[in-house]
Amino acid sequence: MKKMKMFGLLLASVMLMLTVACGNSSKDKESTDDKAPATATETKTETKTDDTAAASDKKIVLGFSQVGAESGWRTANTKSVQDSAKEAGFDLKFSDAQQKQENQIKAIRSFIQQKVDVIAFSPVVESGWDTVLKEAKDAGIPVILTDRAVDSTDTTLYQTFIGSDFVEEGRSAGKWLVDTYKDAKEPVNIVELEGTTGSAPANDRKAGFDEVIAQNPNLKVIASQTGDFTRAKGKEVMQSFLKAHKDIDVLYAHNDDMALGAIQAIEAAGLVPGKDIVIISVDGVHDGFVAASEGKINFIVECNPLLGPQLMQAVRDVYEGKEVPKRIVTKEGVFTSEDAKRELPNRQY
Ligand code: GZL
Repeated sequence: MKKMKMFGLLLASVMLMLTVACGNSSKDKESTDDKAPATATETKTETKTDDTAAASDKKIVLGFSQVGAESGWRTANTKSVQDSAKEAGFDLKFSDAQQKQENQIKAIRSFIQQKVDVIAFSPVVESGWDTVLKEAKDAGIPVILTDRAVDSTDTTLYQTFIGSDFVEEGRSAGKWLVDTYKDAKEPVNIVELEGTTGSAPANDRKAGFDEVIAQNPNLKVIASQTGDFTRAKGKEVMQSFLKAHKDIDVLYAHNDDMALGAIQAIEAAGLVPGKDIVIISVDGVHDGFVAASEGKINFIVECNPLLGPQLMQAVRDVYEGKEVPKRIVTKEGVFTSEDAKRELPNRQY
């Protein structure tokens, strides 16, 4: 009987141990299971954490359509955009339109298909953007204008326009000319190299200049033609001006590159730029400043291409749903030859 009891006790202990062991393992299991959900939860948590981390680490994807590479200004502007995007930690998708509107429209449509977070572009011309900007708006992708404006009347199609006041640039050029020739008794014959036909800088720099020189009826624009903002075309058109007009007193060029091309034509014609023909230009890129410091360009109206930092701040604000002003005007100055000589060492581009 005793043996039986002992056996019974032994059996009960073994059973108890087995139950406890299983219990543990099941508990383990449960805990594993618990763990499993816990792990799952942790995984979820990790995932959530990952998601949260991922959300805060998500790179803002910016689609940028650039006009082209037509001038020193554009080169400096492209560098500013690319360097600033890198500095901001954005994923920049950059497209060069080679000065063709259809290429910019294609690029914007591609950015929409790629579902980028923000689209920014410098419109090569003012008109013809409403359809593609509406497509971006319908896709819920905010658009920022940089450098040049569009003539869309629906200003909900873009968040902000960051760039110079080109009309004011034209006025600054005109004011210097009016002051320089305030005592002129004879007609002062002006030839004008216009920027890309239909572009905001060409339209506005002309408008501002014409508005101011109207103060002195002696100041006459005897010829005006596009040089498309390039050095080659500026030289070609200045050659045609020199053939057609023997009495040119002033050249007003809408950018330095066209002025530099024109200087080549003026010198080839045996004339002294800055003396035989007074030259006013816009931009203030390095080569323009060098020509001005040598007295070949008499007056430069600066147009700041370093828009990258302001653009990236606007991209981040728009992405985060913050209000941005509809218009952000870049600061810039004006420089005589003397000013240019002094400032040349300090120039950033
Ligand atoms: C002005 C910019 C113009 C420059 C030119 O903001 O759009 O385009 O003046 C450039 O040099 O080609």
